Amino acid sequence: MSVEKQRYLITAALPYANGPIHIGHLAGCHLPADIYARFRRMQGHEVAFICGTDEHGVPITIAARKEHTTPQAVADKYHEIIDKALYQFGISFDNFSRTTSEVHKQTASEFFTNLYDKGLFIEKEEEQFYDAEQNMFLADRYIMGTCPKCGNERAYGDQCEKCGSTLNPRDLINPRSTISDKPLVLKKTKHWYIPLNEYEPWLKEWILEGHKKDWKTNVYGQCKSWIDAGLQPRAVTRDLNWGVPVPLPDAEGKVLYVWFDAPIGYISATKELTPDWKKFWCDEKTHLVHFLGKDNIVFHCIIFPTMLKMHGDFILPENVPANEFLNLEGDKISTSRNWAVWLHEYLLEFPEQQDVLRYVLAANAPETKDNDFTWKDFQDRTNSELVAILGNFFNRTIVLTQKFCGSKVPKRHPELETEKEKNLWLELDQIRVKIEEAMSQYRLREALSEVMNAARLGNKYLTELEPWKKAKGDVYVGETDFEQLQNKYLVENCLHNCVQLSANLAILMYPFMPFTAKKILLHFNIDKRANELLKWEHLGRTDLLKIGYTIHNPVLLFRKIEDEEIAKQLEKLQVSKAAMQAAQVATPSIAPIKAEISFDQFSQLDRRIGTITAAQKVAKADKLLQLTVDIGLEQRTIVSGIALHYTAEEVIGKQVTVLCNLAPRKMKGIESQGMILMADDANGKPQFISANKLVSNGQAIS
Ligand code: B3M
Ligand code: ZN
Repeated sequence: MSVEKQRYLITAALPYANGPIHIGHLAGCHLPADIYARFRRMQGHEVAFICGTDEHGVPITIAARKEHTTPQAVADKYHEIIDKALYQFGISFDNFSRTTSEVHKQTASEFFTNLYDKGLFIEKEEEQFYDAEQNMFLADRYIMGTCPKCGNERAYGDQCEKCGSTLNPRDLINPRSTISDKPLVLKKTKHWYIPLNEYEPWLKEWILEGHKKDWKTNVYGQCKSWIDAGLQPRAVTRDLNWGVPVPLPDAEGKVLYVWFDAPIGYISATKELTPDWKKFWCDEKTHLVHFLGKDNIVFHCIIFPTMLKMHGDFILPENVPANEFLNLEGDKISTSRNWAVWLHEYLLEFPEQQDVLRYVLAANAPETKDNDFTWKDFQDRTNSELVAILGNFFNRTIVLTQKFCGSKVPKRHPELETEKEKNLWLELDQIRVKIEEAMSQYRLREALSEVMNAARLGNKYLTELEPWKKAKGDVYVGETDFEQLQNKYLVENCLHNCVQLSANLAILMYPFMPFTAKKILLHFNIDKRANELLKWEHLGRTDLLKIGYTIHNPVLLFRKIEDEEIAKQLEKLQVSKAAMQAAQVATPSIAPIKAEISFDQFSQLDRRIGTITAAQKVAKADKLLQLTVDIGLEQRTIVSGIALHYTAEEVIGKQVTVLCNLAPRKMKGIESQGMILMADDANGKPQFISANKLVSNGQAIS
């Protein structure tokens, strides 16, 4: 059963360091990549499993502005959170790096220079949006305007979140800067493009002909539709002050486009891992496999491979087993809308239940289509699969061994074995073959379901042999000594096989549920030998545990998930949903800060608390109410444009803020002697501004 040793370079997409990570990231790429990496390592292959945080790009600079800090500080913060969360979930990277590392900056820079020196870029000057007030060119999310498709006034330069259209900044109506809120001007700027169009014939041959059979249909389909639509040159530089500087003398203020530098991060991270990194990147025999979510397919299948091809020193990916999306309770997972199950929060609520989530996400992985994570399904799979099948078999085995065999691994009596034992191990071997086949085609769900089938085998075997019927207390059933001895041997045989099968299950489940596999080994007191034991080649062995070896008292591998726990999670999501809905209406634009004034100017304003004592509609004016306001010293008549929002009756008695020394002005023939100060709420309705506690009329606001 020896497998020829191969070398694998396995990558998982680098999460942006602008927020924590959620189950969508885990299910979409980090978990499948980990399962695959663990599996290949167990087979004895040489594996480098690479990831890190993607720390450049516009979203991080926007997060930094929002949090009043620097992009580096944002990246530092989230790098740590993400690194920790993935580590806690057992994602076994050989290196988890970051794209702000020195090695990366140098590697990305050299990569660019290599292509530049070969004259492979197109250099183009083009007009792009420029914020004159901020003195900067704006890209993507820094530009906001009206969506040409749906009229949403808050569409971004790259996408309208309301109707989902992909946009170019030039498509927007009335584009303005999200930083200064000013209209934008067009200004010429130079950028470097990779001529994707020139590589179209090669891409057609490499992907459309070369990988029609072995790439997943969803991946192949996306590549095909990109290529069929015709490829355009693509800019790989940006006017931005955050990123890897473009290593050219005339490129002040320009950085590499984040999608140019990020995939090079895989190379940098391998360099950091080993001085011998070239064997992974420059040897045709290495199997390079990229794991990612479907939104990253084009970058990993078309753009990065073209870059690698242009460079020439590196191998190309052998496969890109991208997953589709995982939704949450029927809705798209969204960081900005807080519609997610965050990994760090899950661990607070379900401590030490990493494998349960790993199991549920792998069993329900969006391998071929978008899938839905629901808490109900989480509960069902835990209780009726992990607890009722896998946990149950293990527990029964240990309890019975304790009861009938003094917690010692019982002897085997081959002369009494029947077809049942032979079939048990034969079927386990078939399961092994099915898992190997499924894994080599990246059908991880199917592989996992075979692991469960192995546990089912065990349960079926136990049920058929019914060892509990062959003994009463510590006396074996039987009329004669011979019968009793025979029953003792039958029980020992059965439990011997169950104990060995449990150890085999630890091996089978290790790629998927490494914590539980280790728990089994710990239980058998053989955890110190974990590295030696958890090898694929040991599958099928019936001597993994030595006869006579003492095993610990029973423990539960999994616990039931109660209804209340699920209700609590659903409630938490409801809170997010309510906040989300409130935020959706709360989109009135916030006016920019006005020009600075002096303290003198400020103190000239006379604002006081007053109370509306009378109110009436102004004739022939829909919007106006005539108010009488008691400002402590006197009663003032003030005309206010709030009649569309308030009736006269409603406002009488309201305490308000009045600007008292505004020059009087006539409205519809009535002299208005001041102004009521108001602020719009989320629905655009003006709200009175009053003190928290009742304050006497006439009190000045300072
Ligand atoms: N950071 C996009 C993402 O997190 C991007 C992946 C980079 S992989 C080189 O979805
Ligand atoms: Zn739109």
